[in-house]
Amino acid sequence: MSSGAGATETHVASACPLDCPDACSLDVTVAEGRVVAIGGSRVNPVTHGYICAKVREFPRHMYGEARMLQPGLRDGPKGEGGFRAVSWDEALARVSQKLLEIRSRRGGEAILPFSYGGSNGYLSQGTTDARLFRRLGASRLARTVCAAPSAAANAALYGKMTGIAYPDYADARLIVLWGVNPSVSGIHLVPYIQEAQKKGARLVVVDPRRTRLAERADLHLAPHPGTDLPLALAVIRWIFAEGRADREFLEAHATGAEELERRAARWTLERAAAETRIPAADIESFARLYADSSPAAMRCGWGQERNRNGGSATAAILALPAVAGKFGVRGGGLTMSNSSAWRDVDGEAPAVADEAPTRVINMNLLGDALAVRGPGGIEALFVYDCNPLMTIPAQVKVRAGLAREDLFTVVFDPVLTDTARYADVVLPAATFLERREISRGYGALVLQDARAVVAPAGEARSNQDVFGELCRRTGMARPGDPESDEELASALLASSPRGAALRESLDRGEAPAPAEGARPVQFVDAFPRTSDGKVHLLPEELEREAPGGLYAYRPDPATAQFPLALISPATDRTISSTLGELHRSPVPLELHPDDAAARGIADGAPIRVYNGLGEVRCRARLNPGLKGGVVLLPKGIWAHNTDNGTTATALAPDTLTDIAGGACLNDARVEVERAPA
Ligand SMILES: Nc1nc2c(c(=O)[nH]1)N[C@H]1C(S)=C(S)[C@@H](COP(=O)(O)OP(=O)(O)OC[C@H]3O[C@@H](n4cnc5c(=O)[nH]c(N)nc54)[C@H](O)[C@@H]3O)O[C@H]1N2
Ligand SMILES: Nc1nc2c(c(=O)[nH]1)N[C@H]1C(S)=C(S)[C@@H](COP(=O)(O)OP(=O)(O)OC[C@H]3O[C@@H](n4cnc5c(=O)[nH]c(N)nc54)[C@H](O)[C@@H]3O)O[C@H]1N2
Ligand SMILES: [Mo]
Repeated sequence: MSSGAGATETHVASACPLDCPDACSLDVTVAEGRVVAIGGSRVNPVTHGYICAKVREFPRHMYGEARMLQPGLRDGPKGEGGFRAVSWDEALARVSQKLLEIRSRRGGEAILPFSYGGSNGYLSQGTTDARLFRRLGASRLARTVCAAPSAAANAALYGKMTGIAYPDYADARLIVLWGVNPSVSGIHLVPYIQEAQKKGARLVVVDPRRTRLAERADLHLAPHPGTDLPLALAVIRWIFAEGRADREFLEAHATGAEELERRAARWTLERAAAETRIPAADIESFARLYADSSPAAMRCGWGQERNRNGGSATAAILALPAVAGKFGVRGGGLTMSNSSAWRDVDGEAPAVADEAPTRVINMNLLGDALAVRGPGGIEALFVYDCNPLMTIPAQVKVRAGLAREDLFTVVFDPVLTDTARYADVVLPAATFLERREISRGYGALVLQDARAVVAPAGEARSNQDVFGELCRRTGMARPGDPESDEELASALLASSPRGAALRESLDRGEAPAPAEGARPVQFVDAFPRTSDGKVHLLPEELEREAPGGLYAYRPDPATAQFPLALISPATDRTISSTLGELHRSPVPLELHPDDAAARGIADGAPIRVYNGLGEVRCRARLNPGLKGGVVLLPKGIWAHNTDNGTTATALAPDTLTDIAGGACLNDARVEVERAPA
């Protein structure tokens, strides 16, 4: 920590633990005890000295107007965000007394902890927080808003086999980007794609809109949202039918191939073309290119999972490299999430596994959960690492729940979010630069240990610290619980057989690689971690769970009244809603010029986009790069970005994906009309 050195600047190493695959290593400039600039360092080899546009702005987040500097108790109506500053002692006394009171009156399950993407770190979540809520007997949260169906598919087919490392994309002859937009959501993959292209590699992008990389692709397949399943099955069918399947590989290393072939058989190119709205010839070109190319790398993202077919679609996409025999060479195979490359460092280790099970509430159904009053309902909601009013489907219902006078809500966050405006108690959280964090990438294969760079702004405190104190105040602490950062770090590393070596490497300021190495080759260094070590192309657990069985397609939910498909992808400024307080300009609804013309809507016109769930008022922006019939409002925006304070989640249904109870954010079907200016 630097202080008292006048205006002298010092550089301090850190690492970004925010929800992103890349896990940038950081070079933080500090002057007079404050962070003044943030850049990338080369400790994480893929970071290569640069970072995303979002985190470059982090000093404005730390020291901006929205930063919460003191705990507060609500002073005024819910939703207005008026708070009276109080001491930590008073705030935590109030919180612990309310939690205990509700628990003794209604039982622990009347308490719902609610957390998601604030941090990918090992110290700040799943530690003292888990201990507090498990021991209170609180309801458990199924953390499903993102990556639930894709993780379930990846687990069932491959046991989450570690994926291709970013640098190995440079060796591929074909790169397929499926439902992923690394230009904004994993920027350090992009230079390796460019390097491969320079060496003559082909690029295929599967995305309903022309992203920056789609513009540079050899083939851009633009499926209607939610139709990746027929697309992938048609490619699988073609590969089998043309005798291009790697029968030898399937025989030796896979199960379920025959049944997959049988289920794909109905998806002729023509049928898939009708459903996906992609020309049959393009689907065939892709299938042929994929069969012909080696090494062929598949980067599968999350765009394809956020709809009713998301689990089956992801499973079918992940099946492709097995069917076509793309493993066993550097630059060949697939990357989904690499988080379980670190399975030997168990972040969920604290002694909470033995607590009695309690009911599980799917976070995507928060609105419904809050609608139940009295016995069986939720009476205390503790939000941290999350901004549910902006990020969870069925926003109108969520808002109604948060507005309940009889709901006791705590929001623990560095800034006053839209959700925090509904809190009874707000607690100011330290940002990752103001506390210690150990974190891993889920794209980049690194583990990093970052000490606090500066002291927290105002009275902000870290998650681990505050939940540790709440454990003590509620009587949930037990002797021997690891509590301090050092105790938590030691407990974490002790959970790994490589703990001592990892500790030494981290202490030297390095970013060690997982057990399989920094650049594992699939089926050479990294293998499926299924029960028998094989690829399960028709895993029983998914077959049981998916309605109608795995790979059963459910048609588009559009109606005559609501014919347009609304997607809400990431932009380079907003992915999750973190830092959204810094972007105050109005956000437009993007639509294809033909769809706009059909409705008499001009570029920049005020519009209303609506369905049976809600409406958003904003301006129109014509985007010819969007597929016709598809409209777009980015994810992660805040109430201040639209004219009426609602966002895309107000139009997103709280229906669930076929597998794992994921969010169907892109199943929103809407109509758009001109609105009075
Ligand atoms: N710097 C930074 N990076 C981040 C994050 C961050 O906050 N900051 N957040 C991270 C998080 S939480 C996530 S989940 C990832 C998301 O990373 P991505 O998956 O890359 O992001 P999305 O924008 O959700 O979806 C990717 C693409 O899918 C397309 N898409 C939408 N619907 C469909 C469909 O039905 N089929 C297909 N094939 N494509 C579709 C969208 O147009 C979009 O271009 O990014 C992570 N990366
Ligand atoms: N319409 C639509 N909505 C979407 C999506 C979509 O595709 N469409 N995608 C979704 C996706 S991919 C995701 S991952 C979710 C993300 O949704 P959320 O999990 O709600 O993520 P954020 O909006 O970033 O909220 C994280 C909050 O944690 C806070 N925070 C950061 N660090 C700390 C910390 O150390 N301690 C505490 N206590 N708080 C901290 C941040 O300030 C921020 O307010 O949104 C989903 N929402
Ligand atoms: Mo996400």
